[in-house]
Amino acid sequence: MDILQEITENLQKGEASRVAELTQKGLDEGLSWEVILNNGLFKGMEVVGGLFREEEIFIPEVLMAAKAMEAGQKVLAPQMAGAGGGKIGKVVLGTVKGDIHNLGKNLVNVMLKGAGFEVIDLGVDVPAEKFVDAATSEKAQLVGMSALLTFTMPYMRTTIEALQKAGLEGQVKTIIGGACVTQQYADEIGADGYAENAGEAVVKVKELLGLK
Ligand code: B1M
Repeated sequence: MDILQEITENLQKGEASRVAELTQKGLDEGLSWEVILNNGLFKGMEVVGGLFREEEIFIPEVLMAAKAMEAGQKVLAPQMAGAGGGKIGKVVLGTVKGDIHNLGKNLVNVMLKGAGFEVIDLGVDVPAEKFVDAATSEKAQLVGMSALLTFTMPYMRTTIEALQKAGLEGQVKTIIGGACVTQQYADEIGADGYAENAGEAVVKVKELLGLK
């Protein structure tokens, strides 16, 4: 069986250590991290998302698949981070309050670090005040928010309003992303930017900070 297919199938079964092994094997055989991520790991997670929606699998299986995805991501992280390392800016990142999805946010973290940013990752279920406090104390130039649930998306607006209330508007840019988020939604809530995926997030952050 094709190695990418094997990654996809093992991810669906939640076989974390096998996914990590296969991911390493793919790299050793010369596949790029982009191909493994997009055509192996993401593909498996897409299938899992579909089965979850159809109620053919449930949270325990999804969690196991997420752990397998994380195991693969960990193997890819050094490649994704590339040769970056200099500090070209500081970003505060988190998944908004009420939401514990973190795989996409973690990818954004790795890619930003790889591009040379310092990233303060606040984790998941992050209240607005925590974003504000971190942006202030760390003197960050940008706050990045992730949300995957239609009912946690509005909390991105809450966070942007809290940043404005704290007098950070203009000083601290904001970018949002996550499966349910769109450019239209970003415009609606006054976010400075939106990115569809982690790669685009790097491009957008650089653009917003005038680093292009
Ligand atoms: Co959840 N879940 N989940 N889930 N889950 C979704 C999102 C859902 C679409 C599944 C479905 O119904 N098909 C659905 C949301 C429906 C909706 O609101 N529209 C859903 C639901 C309903 C739920 C629960 C409510 C289920 C329940 O309890 N009944 C519950 C909520 C828990 C909570 O957060 N309060 C829940 C729980 C879970 C698990 C814990 C089991 C697990 C998360 C584990 C984890 O993250 N560690 C989980 C998972 C894994 C999923 C699916 C299957 C996969 C999400 C994922 O990780 N994708 C998901 C279905 C789907 O999205 N197709 C689903 C891979 C990841 C790399 O992609 O995060 O989209 P993603 O990130 C992308 C882009 O969006 C972008 O870049 C990444 C790609 O490069 N991006 C950004 C993300 N953040 C960004 C930030 C940026 C820029 C780009 O700038 C800052």
